[in-house]
Amino acid sequence: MKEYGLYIDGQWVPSTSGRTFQTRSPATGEVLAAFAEGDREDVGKAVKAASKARLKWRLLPAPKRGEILLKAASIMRRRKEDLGKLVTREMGKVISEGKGDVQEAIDLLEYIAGEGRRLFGETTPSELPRKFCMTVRQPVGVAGLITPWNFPFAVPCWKLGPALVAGNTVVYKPASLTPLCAATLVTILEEAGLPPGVVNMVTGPADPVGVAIVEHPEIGAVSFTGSVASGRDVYRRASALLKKVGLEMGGKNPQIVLEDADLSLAVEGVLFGAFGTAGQRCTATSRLILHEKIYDDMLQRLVSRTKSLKIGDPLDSSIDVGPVCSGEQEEKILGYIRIGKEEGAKLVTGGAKLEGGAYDNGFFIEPTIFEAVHGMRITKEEIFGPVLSIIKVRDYEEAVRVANDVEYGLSSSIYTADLNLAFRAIDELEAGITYINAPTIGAEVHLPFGGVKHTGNGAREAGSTAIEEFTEIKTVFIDYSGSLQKAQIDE
Ligand code: UN1
Repeated sequence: MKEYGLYIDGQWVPSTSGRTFQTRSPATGEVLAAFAEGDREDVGKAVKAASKARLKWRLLPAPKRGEILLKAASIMRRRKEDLGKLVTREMGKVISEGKGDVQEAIDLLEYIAGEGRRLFGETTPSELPRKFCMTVRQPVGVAGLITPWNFPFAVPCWKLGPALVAGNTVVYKPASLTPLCAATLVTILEEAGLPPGVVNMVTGPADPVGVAIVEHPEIGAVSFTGSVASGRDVYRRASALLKKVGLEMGGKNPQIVLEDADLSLAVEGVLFGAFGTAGQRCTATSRLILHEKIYDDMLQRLVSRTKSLKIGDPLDSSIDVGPVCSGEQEEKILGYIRIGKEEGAKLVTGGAKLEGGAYDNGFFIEPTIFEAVHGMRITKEEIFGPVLSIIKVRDYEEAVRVANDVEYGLSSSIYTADLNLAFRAIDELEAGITYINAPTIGAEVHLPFGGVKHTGNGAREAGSTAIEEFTEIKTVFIDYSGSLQKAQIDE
């Protein structure tokens, strides 16, 4: 079995403790590789390497930094098939989505490589003669990146791409369920020509590795994607040290279907939104809010389509839904299914762990639908699994009220043919993303991504905003008058 060390200063090295851990396929239980388990001391070494590499990396012109990212994207393009399989083997999403994860990483790197030729600042006239004003963007320094397991290629690239193109060096902690994807990504960056020390990877548990990253005084910016509970902890620790923090956390994303909607389109949308990636996207549809007039029709169509979904080996391209990512996730999801039943929600399909034959080697849960009442825990808390709650409403106003009455605000969707209501929904849905006549998942990388309320802290990844988390703006005044000019005082 292949064993990976920590990646520090361009070298694969064992952890200080010598301890290791393994990663397994959630579909088959097969052990895929072993990894060094880092601790606080290892993070210290990684930060030291990142600090040492800072000046040289920062002095490399930004377009050249972009070229390295572009090269990495082209390596990934060439190896997309294999990398997609790797994502599927380690994380468990179906193969079309495994390749989609890799494609999203490629898209992001290609998009952000161009940022090396932009990194725009502003120029503006001065209030004084012969004086010039502008802003320039500068890297923060060393960035700490903490990433989840559900998009093991795409989400790390959302963070690595902008951090690197802006001239930061990085200490990266991937999720412990998908370190093989992370190690592969690092080797691709190395092959693309990234100099030693620019990206350093420390695998290991959130505590101590994540905590040490967040608390290290030489790390100036922390970017985190994960649960609200962990994000709150990151924020608390990092704010005490006055760091720049980007947080991207949970969702309880609604799809509203009004009475005039194209119902076949709405059914296909919710199937993809709720059960794609087995519901393990922060943008997954977990609430279907239906107008009472089309409720029965939608429910019937949806249940029959859901029952036809094939669950099994995610490497088999005829399969619709793969396993959930770990035993712990499985427990949590089955726990919510129990809660739904106890709360009196009506289970209309699914609800069970699949057992027997090959299912016994993995973590397979049936796509599950509840008829629920708004206010039940299953309608308010993030489940992160293939569990959908359907809620009946009287009209558009009630639909929006229900949609907004949760602590999250990441993605949202409305199906309607009424242009006025579609535009009102854009105004009124409390979410960072609103889709019209499309599911809640599938954001494109050249647009900002992030949420409101407890989903985040205002940071937006990807798109033109991607570099905000990783740059400081410097304001520059150049006086070429040859005399002392005094702003606000000279007449
Ligand atoms: C996430 O689940 O953390 O829009 C990111 C989407 C994906 C990104 C999801 N492109 O569903």
